[in-house]
Amino acid sequence: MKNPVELEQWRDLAEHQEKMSRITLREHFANDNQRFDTFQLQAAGIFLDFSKNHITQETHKKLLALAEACDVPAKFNALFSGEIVNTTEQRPALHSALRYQGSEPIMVEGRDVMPDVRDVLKRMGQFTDAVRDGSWTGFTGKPITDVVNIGIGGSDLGPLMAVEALAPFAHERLSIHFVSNVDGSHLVSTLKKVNPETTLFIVASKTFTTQETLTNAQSARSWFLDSDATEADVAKHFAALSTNSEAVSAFGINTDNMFGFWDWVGGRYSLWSAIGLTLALSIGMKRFEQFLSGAYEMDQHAQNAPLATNLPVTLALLTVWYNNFWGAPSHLIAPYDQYLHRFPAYLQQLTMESNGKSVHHDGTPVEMATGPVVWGEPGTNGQHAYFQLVHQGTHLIPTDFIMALESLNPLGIHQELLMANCFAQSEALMMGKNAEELSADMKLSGASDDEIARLSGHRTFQGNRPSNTLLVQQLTPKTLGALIALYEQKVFAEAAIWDINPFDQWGVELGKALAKSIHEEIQGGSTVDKHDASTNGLINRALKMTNLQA
Ligand code: G6Q
Repeated sequence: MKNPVELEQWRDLAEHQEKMSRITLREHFANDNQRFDTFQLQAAGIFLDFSKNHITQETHKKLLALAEACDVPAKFNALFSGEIVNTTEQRPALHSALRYQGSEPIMVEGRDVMPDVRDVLKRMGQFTDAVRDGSWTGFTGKPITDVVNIGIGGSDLGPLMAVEALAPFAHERLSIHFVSNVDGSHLVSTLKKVNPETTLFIVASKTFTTQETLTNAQSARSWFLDSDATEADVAKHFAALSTNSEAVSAFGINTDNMFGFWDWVGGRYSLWSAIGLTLALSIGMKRFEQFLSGAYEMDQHAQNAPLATNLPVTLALLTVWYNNFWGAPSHLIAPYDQYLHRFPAYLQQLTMESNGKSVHHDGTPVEMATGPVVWGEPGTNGQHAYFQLVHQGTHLIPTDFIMALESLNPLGIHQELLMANCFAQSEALMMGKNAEELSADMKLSGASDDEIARLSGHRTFQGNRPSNTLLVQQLTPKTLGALIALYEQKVFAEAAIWDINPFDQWGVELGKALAKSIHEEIQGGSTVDKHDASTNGLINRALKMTNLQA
C-alpha cells in the first residue's frame, strides 16, 4: 500500500483541519440542530454518540475517503477469511473464528479450523460443568471453591477484566483469583486465601515458556505438594491452556486437562479461546457462548456495514483524526460502570501492544504518529483525580465515555447520579465555561467584581474538548462481547489506515529475552561489567545489597 501520508486524502484532511481548528464545538452545535441525529450509530446493542467531535459532514466524508483509499473493507475481508495479515510472523489472526456462529468453513493452510474450535468449546463446557456442579472434586473429595488463573499479558488481562466485568453472573461457590506478576508477593498473598484441597490452578500460557507464568506455576505446584497431596493429585488441581502440549506435559500437567488453541490466535486476542476458561468457569458455558455471540454480531457488522455506518471504522477514523491531524497523543477511556474497572487496562494492552509500531508492513519507517497512549479509570473516580488535566490542562485528550444504562445492582439514586455525572462531564468538556458565564455564576453567589476579575482566568474553561459516548442497555455477557470486539476491530481499522502490523509484539519478545540473561548473571552472583555503566552499576549494587553476591 502507498504510504498513507502520501495519499491525497491525507493531505486533504491536513488542509481541512486548519479550517476546522477555527470552529468550536459549541459553534458546531449552534449551527446544526440535527447534529446528534447525524452523528450517531448503533450496532450489536451498542449506541454511539459521536456528535461532540471536531467534525462536520464534510470531515466525515473526507475521513471515509481515507478509509476507502487505505482499502479498509478489503483488509477486513482478508482478516476474517484467514489470510496472512500478521506479515512478520506469517500467519492469520483469526480470533473471529473463535466466536464464529455461521456454518461456512474457515480455512487455514487448506484446513477448516472450525471443527477444532468447536471441539475445544465442547471440552471447555464439559469441564466447566463438572467444576461448577461439584462433580469435579479435589484430592480429598471436596468440590472446588477457588480457581487461580496463573498467566500474564494476554493470558491474564482479558480473563481478569471479563471476570470482573461479569461478576454479577459469577458462580456462588467459586472465588476466582488471578496471579500474573513474578513478584512472589502476588502468589503468596493469593495462596494465603485458598485451601489446597479445594483449589484449581489454571496455568494459562500460549507458549508455555513465559518465565513469570512458569515460575508462578512451579511455586504453586510446590505449595500444593507441601500439603497432604501427592503427585497423582496434581491432575485434579492443575489444568493448562496452551498451544504447546509438549511443554505442558513436561511441566507435569496431564494433557487430558489441557485446552488447546492455535498459533493464529494472538495472545491479546485469545480471551475467546481456551484462555477464556477461567471466565467460563465463573459465568458458566451458556453465558460464555452469549459472550461469543455478542462478539460475532460485532464482527458481522465490522465486515459488512458500509464504512459510513461502521462503528469500529468510525471510532478508528476519529482516533486517526485526532492523533495525526490534531496532535493528540493520548486517548482516555472512561467507563461509567464499576464492573468495567479493568477495561482501560485491558484496552491499554489491546491498543498499545497492537499499534505501538514504527514501521509499515514492508519494514519502512512510518512518517506519522501511530497508536496513542491509552489510559483511564472508571467514572466517577477519575473525575476526582485526573479530570482536572482533561478539562484545563494543555493537552487535547479525546475521551470515550462508556455507560451501561441499567445497573445490575439498582440502589436508591446511585445509578441516576452515575448517569448524570457521565453526561455532565462530556457536556462540560465540550461547552467549557466562558468569562461571561463565569461572571454571571459568581455574581449569583455574591462575589465582588474584584474577586471575579482575580479568578476569571483560573475558573474559566476553554471547553472544545471532544468525546464519544457509548451506551449499552446493561452490561451482560453479550454486550461485553460486543464491546470488546468493537475495540478489537477499531484497532485493526487504525492499523489498516496506518499500514502497520497490529498482530506482532517484538518489544514484548525483547523484554522476555533481556530479563533471561540478567537473571543468569544475578544467579551467578559475580560482579558484572558487560552492560552499560548504569545497568552494571544497578546489578552490582543489588548484588551487594542482598545476599545474592557470590
Ligand atoms: C500478547 C502478548 C503477550 C503475551 C504474554 C504471555 O499479545 O504476546 O502479552 O500474551 O507475554 O504469553 P504466553 O501466553 O505465551 O505466556
